[in-house]
Amino acid sequence: MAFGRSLLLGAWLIGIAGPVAAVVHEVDAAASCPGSGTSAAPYCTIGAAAAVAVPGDVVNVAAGIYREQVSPPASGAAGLPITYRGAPGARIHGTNDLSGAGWTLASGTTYEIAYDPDTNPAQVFVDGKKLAPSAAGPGAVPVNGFFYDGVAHVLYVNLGGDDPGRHDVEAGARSFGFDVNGRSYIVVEGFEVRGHNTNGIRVRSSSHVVVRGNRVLQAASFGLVADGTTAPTTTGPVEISGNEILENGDAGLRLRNNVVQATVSRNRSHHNDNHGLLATQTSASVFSGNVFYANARPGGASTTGMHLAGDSDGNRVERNLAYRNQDTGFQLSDGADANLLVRNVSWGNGDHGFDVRECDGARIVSNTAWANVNDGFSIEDNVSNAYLRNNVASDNGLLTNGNDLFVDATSTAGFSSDYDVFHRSTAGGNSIDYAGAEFTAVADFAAATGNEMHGSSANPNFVDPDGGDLHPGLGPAIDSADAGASGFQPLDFDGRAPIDVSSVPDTGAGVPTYADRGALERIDTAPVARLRVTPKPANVGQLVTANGSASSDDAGIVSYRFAWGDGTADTVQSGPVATHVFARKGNFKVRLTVTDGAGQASTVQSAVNVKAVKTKPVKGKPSKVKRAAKR
Ligand SMILES: [Ca+2]
Ligand SMILES: [Ca+2]
Ligand SMILES: [Ca+2]
Repeated sequence: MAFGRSLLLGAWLIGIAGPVAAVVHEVDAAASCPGSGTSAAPYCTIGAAAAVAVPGDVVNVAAGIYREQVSPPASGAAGLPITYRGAPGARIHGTNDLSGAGWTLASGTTYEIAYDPDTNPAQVFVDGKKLAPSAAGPGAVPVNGFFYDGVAHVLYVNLGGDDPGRHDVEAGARSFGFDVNGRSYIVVEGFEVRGHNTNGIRVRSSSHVVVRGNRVLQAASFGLVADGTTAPTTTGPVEISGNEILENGDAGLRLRNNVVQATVSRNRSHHNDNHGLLATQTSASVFSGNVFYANARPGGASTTGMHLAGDSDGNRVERNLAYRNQDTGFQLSDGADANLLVRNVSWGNGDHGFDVRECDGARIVSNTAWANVNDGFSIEDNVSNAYLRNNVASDNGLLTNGNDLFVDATSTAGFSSDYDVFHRSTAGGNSIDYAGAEFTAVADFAAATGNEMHGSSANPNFVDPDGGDLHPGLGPAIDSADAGASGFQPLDFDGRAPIDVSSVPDTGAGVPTYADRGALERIDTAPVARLRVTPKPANVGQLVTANGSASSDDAGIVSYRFAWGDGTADTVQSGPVATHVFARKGNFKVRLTVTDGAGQASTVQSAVNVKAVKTKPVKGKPSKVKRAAKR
């Protein structure tokens, strides 16, 4: 009994003492091994620190090259993650350096070296360039190719004559940079992770893991993976944010096998050999603020910016940008149901801007598609209940007989669209193809189908599309969106709130009635101040009028500030006209500052010469000025 009580007391004491102070374990590749993790004697490997890190600890990794796979052996705890933090220049390489001696001529121009890494090399880089893998055996390695004998553990490289040892040779050696498997409360941030045989960073069957601010490149397969393995195992919630993911051999970002509640935000995924992002069986997740561009599979034709497939349901895809990808910018397919795409921008992609296939209940709201090679918005292959509102599509499919909106005959069940802009700047071709019926004008489509009763075919007048600026100019997109649309998001792609352009009638629906169509709200431009002061010159004691009514602003001026230049208080008011009496002579600079509702200001000034009143002295009668002074 007494023993039990002391245990309880002990636990209580620990409780009031709070958590033990977090330990920072220092790691430096240049330190003497093994080290002890202090600043004076850092560990020489990340793994040595990982082996001792407990919840709340930080593994602080100095700049340098680390040729090891980090598989965190312990989890953190709620509020006490174990953080792996790379300093700028902290690089985890998936390859080993095979330059220097050790290579011998095998046959012809093919050289060989004994090589037995942790996992068989999937890639070999010579002077930074990838060699072609060959399965043809040591006697038939093509020039600029390699063959690996996984039984004899020999690597063969053919550079067409040169000894590889005289070049910079990096050969695949490890599967992952970070393999977070079955862990929780882990943070991985700030690393460059390069050249792995499988993935740069993999998070598998884990939860409360944060992967942020890393650069993940040249993995043989996917760059960065969240993998739930199979149900009922789940990965999530996880955060994947602010990473740059490039030049990987498959999709840059890959979520699969029962991932839930992932937050994938502000990543840049580009120049990968497959999709910028591919998600299957990924649900209730948010994808926001990501950029996907220039993803293309050599010899392929189906590499998208971002693709939700394979029963990825109930996700929110918001404020992402996809451009110049080999295939479609944003794609839903294969039973990816009840997803919302809102405020995304897709331009210059090799197929559609947005492609919705084989799914139910897609909401496509306030997106912008411009100059995609095929259709702007394509709804095809047994889609049901597609819902489009507030989108802007312009000049898609001009050279391919494509359309701004394409709906095939299998996808009209429950289809609904309104408040969209479908525009073509060239004659010929059709803006809309609906179940085989073609329409040049949105009004004709509306008359035929009842959709787009508030739609428009007019030019959205993008500010500078060739320069990548797809903000709407004055035209059909301004103050005309349905803010009551399901899934509508008032903050636009840039995070700006709608403004009411005073010169444009508000024809939108919901609240407010002045949101704009498309992913981008019209930018609130700065006001222009204009000022006229009368009379000029003026006399001391005379009423002077400062008129700012020629000032202008796109959304309206909310404040006029008049500074008189004579030391008296400024006049601040909501109206454009103010008056003043100068009590002394002089040259005064009257300044008008106008401010709009966004706090943007503009100032103009006007000089006014105020003269003393010359009066003839009249005997027995004080001058008007003197009379005024006596009152
Ligand atoms: Ca507006
Ligand atoms: Ca308006
Ligand atoms: Ca303005």
